[in-house]
Amino acid sequence: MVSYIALGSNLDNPVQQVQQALLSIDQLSKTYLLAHSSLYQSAPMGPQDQPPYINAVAKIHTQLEPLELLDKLQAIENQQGRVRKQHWGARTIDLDIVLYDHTIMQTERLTLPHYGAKERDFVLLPLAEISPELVFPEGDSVSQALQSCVRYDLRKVSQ
Ligand code: A4P
Ligand code: MG
Repeated sequence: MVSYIALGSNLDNPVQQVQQALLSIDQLSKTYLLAHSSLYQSAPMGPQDQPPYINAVAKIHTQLEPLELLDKLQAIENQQGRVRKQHWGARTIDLDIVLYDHTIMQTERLTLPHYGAKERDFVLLPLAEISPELVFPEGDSVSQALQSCVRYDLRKVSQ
């Protein structure tokens, strides 16, 4: 299955955190990194007394089931020293499953597509960079969503 992962970091050298997470994702069993977007700096959504974020999106091919993939991504978050304190607060790395094939699901642990993806330019712009023709399972396109999403002052920082 093809899946898209949103990466976000705003602590302990965020560019390096995102690059390390991309490497770790590529090294997951049954999983290949097909592409990743440029890295973007963005203004924080949520509490404003936190540093800017670095965001990116990865496109993977995986034979892991959605919940297995979530487990592995949370293990990578833990390896990189993620400590869960404040909701929407600062973090070394956040790995969200934006899409998993065309799966729509809502369980306690996993909501697909990710509930906030379509409202955030720091997810949609990197997504559009790697898959401009992408259509969400509900039928709306990434380019349509980009026109109406909230903007967080995105700046490209590296390829
Ligand atoms: N969960 C449910 N669905 C999913 C999914 N599709 N992918 C559950 C990943 N996890 C999913 O997440 C809480 C729980 O969501 C997980 O245990 C999982 O079972 P978390 O990562 O522990 O907590 P969180 O990330 O603080 O909460 P949340 O609501 O996921 O926050 P967001 O929406 O990820 O926002 N500003 C900028 N500029 N850039 C950012 O990347 N990120 C956040 C976090 C805040 N502000 C930001 C950014
Ligand atoms: Mg998260």
